Amino acid sequence: MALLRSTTMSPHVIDLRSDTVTKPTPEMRRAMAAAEVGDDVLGDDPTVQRLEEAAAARLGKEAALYVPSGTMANLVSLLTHCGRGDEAIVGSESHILHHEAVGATALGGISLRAARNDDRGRISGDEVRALLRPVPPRTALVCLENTQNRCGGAAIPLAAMREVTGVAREHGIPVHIDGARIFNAAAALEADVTALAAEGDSVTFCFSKGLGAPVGSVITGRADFIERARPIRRMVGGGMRQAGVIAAAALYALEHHVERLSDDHAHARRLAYGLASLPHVRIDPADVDTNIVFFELDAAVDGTEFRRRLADEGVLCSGTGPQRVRMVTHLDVTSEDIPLAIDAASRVLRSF
Ligand code: TLP
Repeated sequence: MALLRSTTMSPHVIDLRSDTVTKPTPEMRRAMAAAEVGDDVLGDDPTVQRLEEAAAARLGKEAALYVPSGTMANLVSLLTHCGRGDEAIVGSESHILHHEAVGATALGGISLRAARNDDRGRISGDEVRALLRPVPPRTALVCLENTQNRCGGAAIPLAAMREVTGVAREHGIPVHIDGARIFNAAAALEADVTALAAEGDSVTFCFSKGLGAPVGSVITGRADFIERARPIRRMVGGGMRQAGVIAAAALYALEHHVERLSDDHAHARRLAYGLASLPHVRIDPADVDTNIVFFELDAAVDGTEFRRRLADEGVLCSGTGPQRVRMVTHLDVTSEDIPLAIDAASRVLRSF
């Protein structure tokens, strides 16, 4: 791997595969080391309790439940809202549909029905209305995702959310929001996160993405919903014991890493503008709302080979198809990394 900028220990790698790759900061590790812990399955972990209270308050909800992953947060939420044979409406580009191994269907007998996400991640209220079913498989839940990962990390404005949640409410159907990156959405929209969260009966978010904690997500909602979700978390193996060690990192992230998310967004924008000036790349930088940058490579470039050569230059990326590349900025990507990544991409693209 080429040394873009070397430290005494190892070559400098710019890891843009996801914001899930961040390592805990020294301050976060100190908070973890100092965490007061207990057996959380027995309700004894004070740090987990503090985290759950802080997460619920931050989103304007009554209660919260700490879970190991965003996937489990969605799964437990769907299992709590729906019974076997029920149907949940999800976005056609949702994480629930594409990346969660159809857990809700396999484990909960819940059928997933897709409503189209447009290029900017939005779903039409009319389409949702047309998909509702009063008889089995009865529509028991409508799900939204904000930010919308596979649609370029688009931040869905409140009005666009309400177009869908209004239809659900008219029919007495609860709404779940996969808010893995809801703080990114709020920052990009300059909206109050509690206003976005108010659109969901349950709202999840992840500590282990832009917030930079090593593990964990949370489900928030009304106290009675969270009490129903708790035994379901246990059922899927999500009860954790001295989880305060990791909850301390999440609490640190919530207290210190929310306000800085707009730095990641600015880095992503700069990256997008740089990429837009390169050959073989199709991207509209104006579409980059948050920390996720998607671009298309034209047919002259073999996407798999592009990624391999870029990795040789010390820049890692991911994608949702060989020609559709994804780069994600985060806590461990500095301002200086952005021109280095663009230069590396430029060298690689010019080698085709
Ligand atoms: N997303 C990951 C991959 O799985 C694609 C990523 O690198 O972006 N909801 C949303 C919107 C997500 O983007 C993710 C993770 C999850 C849920 C699941 O979180 P984890 O990975 O903690 O289970």
